[in-house]
Amino acid sequence: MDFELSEELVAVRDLARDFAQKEIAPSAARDDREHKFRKDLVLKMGELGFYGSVISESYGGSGLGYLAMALITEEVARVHSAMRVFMNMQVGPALTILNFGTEEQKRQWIPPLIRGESVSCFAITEPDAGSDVAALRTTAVSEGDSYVLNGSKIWISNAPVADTALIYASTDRAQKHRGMSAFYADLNQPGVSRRPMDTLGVHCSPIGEITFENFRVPKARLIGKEGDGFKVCMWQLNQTRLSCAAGALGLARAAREAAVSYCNQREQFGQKIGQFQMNQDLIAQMVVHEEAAALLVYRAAWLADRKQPNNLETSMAKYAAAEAAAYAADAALRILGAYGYSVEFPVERYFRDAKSYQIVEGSSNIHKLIIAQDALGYRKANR
Ligand code: GRA
Repeated sequence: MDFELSEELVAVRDLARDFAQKEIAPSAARDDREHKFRKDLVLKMGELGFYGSVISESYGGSGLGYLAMALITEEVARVHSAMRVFMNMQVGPALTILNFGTEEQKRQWIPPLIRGESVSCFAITEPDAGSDVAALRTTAVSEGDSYVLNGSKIWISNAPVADTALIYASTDRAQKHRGMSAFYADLNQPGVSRRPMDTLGVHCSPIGEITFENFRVPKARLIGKEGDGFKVCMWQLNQTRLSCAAGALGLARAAREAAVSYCNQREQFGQKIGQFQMNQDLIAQMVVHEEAAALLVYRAAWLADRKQPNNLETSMAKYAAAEAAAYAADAALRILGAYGYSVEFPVERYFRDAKSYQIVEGSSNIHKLIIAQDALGYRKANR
């Protein structure tokens, strides 16, 4: 095992760290307060090649790989967790098209996605289909050279601002998950309406509902074959979960750094509060959860770079990192006390944003289910 990053990866990490400090950090608190969508930053991340690390050079990427993607996401999230969501919104559809699309689809749609010019999203979740993806009800009915989509998607990141979407719908409901299909559609068309929604945190990542009413999607926009949708979706989630896990790791780091810094500065009862063992207990747990999550995230990325199966390892990474982020944000808030609770300091934002990691991209319970069922021999995660 080699725990050293290559020079190339160190340079990628430093570039992302520098960008996050200089371009994201100065306005993070204000952007969060104003629920601001920073299209300018989405484009800048595209210009810097952040979305292209897992895309080969022939489609405009750098081919640096999944570990590079994880490091970039971690650095962005460490400064402002909401800003890392755009990594997934651009990379998720691009990677899915790369893996399942035709040559023409790849050439046409991947470059604008990884430049950040076509703001995108993926539409899986519905009011009655959250963890249970196979229960989705949106239908896509074949009619001439189009599919006609009807249904509603909810809690879709980027819904209010996206130009395009990777949409999962049922072309044959009787077949349940085997009747699902994937489409890459242009959202600025008749038959699409959107409603912005609000959440506890992650305020700079717009979220909302998308409703399709006789929305015509050309057949040339089907990704993979009709009926492949569930497989495509599970594959896509395995990629986006990794980036999500890296984001949670970045947030866990930020919360631990804030807690350590405060422990070394704040004095009560005549000494620095880091001297109190109850705070040391919190710091020790934050450090260990974070380091364990880091090793799991990097291992899952390392496996992906070697084109080895990593569904199980990604689930472990996502679960560990989400819990590490939630633990660290909670512990940091306890240590900072009123300063943590105050909106004048970033820890309350970490706390609000951290909760999202236990819900999105497969809740912590879904990942525990995948991990336990694999361990018990009921259902292999790497298949
Ligand atoms: O036997 P078969 O041919 O029917 O195939 C089965 C299985 O082999 C079938 O699907 C296949 N399959 C897979 N194929 C390739 C299952 N998993 C995979 C895979 N990983 N790769 C049915 O399988 P099943 O296990 O019986 O399915 P199930 O029990 O209906 O559901 C499985 C599961 C619960 C894991 C799934 O529904 C799931 O992952 N649910 C979680 C949903 C989720 O993660 N949603 C995310 C929403 S998007 C989001 O959060 C955006 C946030 C953005 C951000 O912040 O980054």
